[in-house]
Amino acid sequence: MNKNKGFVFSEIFLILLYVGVMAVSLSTLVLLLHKTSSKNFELIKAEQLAVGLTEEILARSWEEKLNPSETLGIDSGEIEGDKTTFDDVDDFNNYIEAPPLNPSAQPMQGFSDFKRTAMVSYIKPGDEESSEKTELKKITVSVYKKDKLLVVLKSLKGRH
Ligand SMILES: [Ca+2]
Ligand SMILES: [Ca+2]
Repeated sequence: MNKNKGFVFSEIFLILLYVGVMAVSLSTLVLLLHKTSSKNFELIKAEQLAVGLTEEILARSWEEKLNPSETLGIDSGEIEGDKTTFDDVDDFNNYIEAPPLNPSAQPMQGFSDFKRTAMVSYIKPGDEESSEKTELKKITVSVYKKDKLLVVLKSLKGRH
């Protein structure tokens, strides 16, 4: 009888020990999953921001319509840093948004730690940067969170 009781106790002890080990590994697993998903969520947000700004830029015209300029950047009557005044793709050259702004230039909710930048350059066929005017512009949008680079999105816009 005593022998049986002893066996049951040691069995219960082993089960408790096993459950304890399982609980620790499960909590570690849950923590890891949480870390992974919050990191993925951050990346998804950064990708959304990159795509959003790229779409805004690509929706603009190839170049300044009334008085096309040889140089990339804003044109007369446009205000540096105020994208609502931009009408062509290269007005976004050296553009910085911190925090990100919606197309009406209002801060976007839930993105206060993020920053996005845009660069515009002429390129030659073969992705070679060109200091002279070509028929192709490369738009590079970068998204940062707390100054850590998360996403770089490159796109092209041709004259026609
Ligand atoms: Ca312009
Ligand atoms: Ca321009």
